[in-house]
Amino acid sequence: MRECVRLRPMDEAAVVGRLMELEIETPSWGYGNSGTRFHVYPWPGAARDVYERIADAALVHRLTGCCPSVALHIPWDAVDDYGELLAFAERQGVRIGAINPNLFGDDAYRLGSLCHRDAGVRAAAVRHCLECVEIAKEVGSSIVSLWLPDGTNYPGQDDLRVRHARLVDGLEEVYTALPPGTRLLVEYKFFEPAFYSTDLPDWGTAALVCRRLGPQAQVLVDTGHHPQGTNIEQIVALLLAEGLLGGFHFNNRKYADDDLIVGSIDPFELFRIMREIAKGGTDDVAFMIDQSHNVEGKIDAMIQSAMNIQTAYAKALLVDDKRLAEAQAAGDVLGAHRILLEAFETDVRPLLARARAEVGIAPDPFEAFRAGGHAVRLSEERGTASFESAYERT
Ligand code: RM4
Ligand code: MN
Ligand code: MN
Repeated sequence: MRECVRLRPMDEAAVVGRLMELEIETPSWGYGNSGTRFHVYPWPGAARDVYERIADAALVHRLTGCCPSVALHIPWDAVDDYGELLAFAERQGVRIGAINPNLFGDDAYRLGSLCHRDAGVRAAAVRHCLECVEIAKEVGSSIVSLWLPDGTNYPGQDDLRVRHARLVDGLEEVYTALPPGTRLLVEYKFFEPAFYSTDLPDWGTAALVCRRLGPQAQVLVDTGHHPQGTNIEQIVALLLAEGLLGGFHFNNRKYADDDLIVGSIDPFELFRIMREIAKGGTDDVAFMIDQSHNVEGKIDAMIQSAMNIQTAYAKALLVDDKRLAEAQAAGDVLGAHRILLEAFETDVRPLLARARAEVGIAPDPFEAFRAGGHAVRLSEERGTASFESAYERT
């Protein structure tokens, strides 16, 4: 009879050390009011401009110790003086991270941006991306993160191959303008806002485009942008193997691009993704959150998201690779599977508390936010609806 598997003694110090090395970027757009296409419910104290969004990101970093940078969306976060914005961020204690061009918020983009039939619209889209490359330089960011809303709604609406050629032409212009050390991250999504075809529907298309462009172009995996049932961790594994994984937009989904708190619906999927990361190393992978909080608070949602990523990562680091390799080599299908489950089922809260104590923060940053009175202070300072009423209205 096969011997019962035993949990290996945890190599706690090693896990604690690696845990706080994982830096998670939060998005400016996650701190303001947002909603579905039905309504936007204002949240008391939600950030109203880019300075308040950066301040909220900095608060998240102070409480979690793992969110040292904030992504910006241009023109939502556009300012006249980026030097001043950078100085403000530095005073707050955060860096400015990925610069995200916006190629969907203009009437001219009704039928697309970089893939539009009209050369004038395509040129405007390229100009906007180039402006974002310049902004990245000014704020000391090394990432321009591009999501393309282009696509078609009806078969026959446009020529799919010609659209692809336009896309590559436009991106080549942007790529050429990248300074050394700056990366262009190419995000894909198989639907929305177009519903028949999108011009960057999947990781394979994004990877092909990045290969055409060169080594400074890499794929961005938004965890909410796949058909149901897609094996995201396999995509992550392959992109890592090919040197093409640029980064993530973490969030969780149940049905579509739901942008729910990362790990809230399927923590096991998050664990499986972080397992690939734990094996492959975190160097050069940008871990970013891309969420919008419609009915919940903004800051505590972001903290919970960062904590969920850390939880999944801690469990992933606990996988006993030696025993797993032995089980795999022996063809022990379920033995190998159970070794993953052992790690997933481990209560890592004590480990996380220890890692947080080592950098001088509270064991539960979410509770620290709630107990710290931040929500009430922000709603008073920003003079928006009273905090109590947000709960009373439910
Ligand atoms: C998309 C995608 C992009 C984000 C836009 C607003 O679904 O996730 O990253 O910039 O939404
Ligand atoms: Mn995204
Ligand atoms: Mn999305």
